[in-house]
Amino acid sequence: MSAAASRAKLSLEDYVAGVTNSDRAVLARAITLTESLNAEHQQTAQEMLVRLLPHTGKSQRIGISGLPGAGKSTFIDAFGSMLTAKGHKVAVLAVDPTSSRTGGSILGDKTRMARLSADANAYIRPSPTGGTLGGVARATREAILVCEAAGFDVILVETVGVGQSEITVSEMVDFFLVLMIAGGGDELQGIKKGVLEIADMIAITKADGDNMKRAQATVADYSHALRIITPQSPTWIPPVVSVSAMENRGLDDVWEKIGIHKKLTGQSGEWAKKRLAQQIRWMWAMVDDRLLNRLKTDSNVKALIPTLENEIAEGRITATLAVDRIFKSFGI
Ligand SMILES: Nc1nc2c(ncn2[C@@H]2O[C@H](COP(=O)(O)OP(=O)(O)OP(=O)(O)O)[C@@H](O)[C@H]2O)c(=O)[nH]1
Ligand SMILES: [Mg+2]
Repeated sequence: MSAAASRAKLSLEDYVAGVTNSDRAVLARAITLTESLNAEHQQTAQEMLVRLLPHTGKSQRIGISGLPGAGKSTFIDAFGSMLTAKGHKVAVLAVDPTSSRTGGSILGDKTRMARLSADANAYIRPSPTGGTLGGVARATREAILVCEAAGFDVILVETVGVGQSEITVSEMVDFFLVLMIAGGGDELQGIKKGVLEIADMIAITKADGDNMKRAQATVADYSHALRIITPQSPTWIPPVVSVSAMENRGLDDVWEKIGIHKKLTGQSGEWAKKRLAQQIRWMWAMVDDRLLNRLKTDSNVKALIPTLENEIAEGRITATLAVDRIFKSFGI
């Protein structure tokens, strides 16, 4: 595409042809289109996605989470580069709904992903900005589809290990990898139990130099912690490994284990079942979001809320009665 054409308005045909031909300028614009909240853009985006659907679904979708400083960017740079060297096409997307970090460190630090940023077989896309987690999740799920249609066969979805975003990302991927830094037993007590429940693998990062011993001890601690949690899958016990992105160690092992997970859960039928269940839950989550949004922005409901909140505060009505009146004023 010429520079002039890349600025011109694209037709639905242009989007579909550009994405399926792996044209990076069109790919970027197609994702921007899915992120747009403009009603007309949304309609074109949905028409485009329907046309792209036959080309989607064939990638391995991998979530990568970790607290700030856990080593996500460094890991993704090394891991992604290893995969492109093996012949894969790797897309990196981010889910970061917190405004303070928006445009900030998550995927903003291209210097930490210098190799992958310059790699013709990789595509890095920062988190959509300024939305709710639900909105960011929708845009990211659609970006996954667009990237798949553009021929990317490994999709890495990065997120920070705070709030709800980990759960949200685990709901859109086939495999959820949690990165953790080495720490003593005390730190282990403090980790969120919920994370262990959704992890398909834990990788202790920065296992190099003076940190090597500590990393190995932490692997043992987490393996122990995971043993007392009921696994999500009857066929997969989440392994704990150590990696060094700096020294390129353990990355092959991570990839190999992801492959074994795919093979085993593919054979047992869990892999396909999980994707289907994710689609259905996603549909209902969007119904919830849209309904709640319509309800909260409804002028009748908005006018009624302060009165109801007062009446509840003064003990004059029950919460149940308040809900009845909200729904009545909304017309359902
Ligand atoms: N020794 C060593 N240091 C590492 C390794 N990976 C990352 N680091 C260092 O750890 C620090 C944080 O790494 P990042 O990759 O930026 O971590 P992050 O999880 O992306 O951090 P945020 O983007 O802030 O959430 C940096 O100073 C890295 O150089 C590693 O394998 N070995
Ligand atoms: Mg980072």
